[in-house]
Amino acid sequence: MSGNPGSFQDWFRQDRLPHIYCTGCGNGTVINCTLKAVDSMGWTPEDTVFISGIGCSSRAPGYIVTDSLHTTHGRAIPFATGVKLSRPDLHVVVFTGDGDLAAIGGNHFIHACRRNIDLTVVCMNNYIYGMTGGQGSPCTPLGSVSTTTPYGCSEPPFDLSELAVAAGANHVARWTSYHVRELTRAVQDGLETPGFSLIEAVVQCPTGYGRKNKLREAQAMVDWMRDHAVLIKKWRRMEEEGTPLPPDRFPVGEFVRRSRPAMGVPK
Ligand SMILES: Cc1ncc(C[n+]2csc(CCOP(=O)(O)OP(=O)(O)O)c2C)c(N)n1
Ligand code: SF4
Repeated sequence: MSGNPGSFQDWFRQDRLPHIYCTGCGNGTVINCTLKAVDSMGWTPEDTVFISGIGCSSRAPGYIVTDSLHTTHGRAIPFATGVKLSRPDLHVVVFTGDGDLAAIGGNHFIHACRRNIDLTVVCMNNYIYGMTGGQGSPCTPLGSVSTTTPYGCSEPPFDLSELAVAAGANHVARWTSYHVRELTRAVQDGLETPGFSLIEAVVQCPTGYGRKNKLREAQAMVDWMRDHAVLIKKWRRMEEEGTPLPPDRFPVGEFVRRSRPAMGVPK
């Protein structure tokens, strides 16, 4: 691996293409951003491991040249913890989805943040279970339609980034598949920060989410993300001023970067 920014394509297993993703899926953008960040660290396939659970998002490691573990649904973080604690010299990156991370894997997620294990977790949050046909997840927004919420979701969603901050992660950022440069930079910040890092990437799933929520075309959802994302500094200012926060908007940017004691950091 060259270590030169821009050579991230060397990390792909060309023999595994074509990939399974639907036309217009946002996952590919997040994978590209992540590989670009990894490559810019000067890391090599020999010292980098990708780990995932099950889902469309979790298929990512199968397309990458490094050793990887494509595990069971919700269990990416326990596997990653095992790898990191037994081989702190390896760089461990997790690809996951909002269902994988916050539903079946929710307990592992909060405790990995609490322990502050030296992992970088990239969550592709498409607001639903994509792979199994668009069921609601813990991140489905209020009022959104999914196959299990046909009249609109009536439960409040988890805010994954705020959850990770509250649970103790050293680095947390949220961007979207529209914000390619910011997302790449955020992943790099996560890779550089010792301890647990969550990068939440909101992505379009035109097949499972978009067509049920009047965002049928991939571009419509990308435009929606661009128009509804609010920079975190502005969001915090509005909170401080007591300005009502628009319910259909969401904050993006760096939520936290700190240096709590961490586990699995190479000595
Ligand atoms: C133990 C277990 N329960 C349920 C499933 C079925 N299943 C496969 S993927 C998935 C949800 C995937 O959603 P998410 O993690 O958000 O990823 P996406 O496909 O949206 O990227 C489920 C419920 C499974 N494979 N294993
Ligand atoms: S179902 Fe959604 S998340 Fe899965 S590949 Fe298709 S567009 Fe992407």
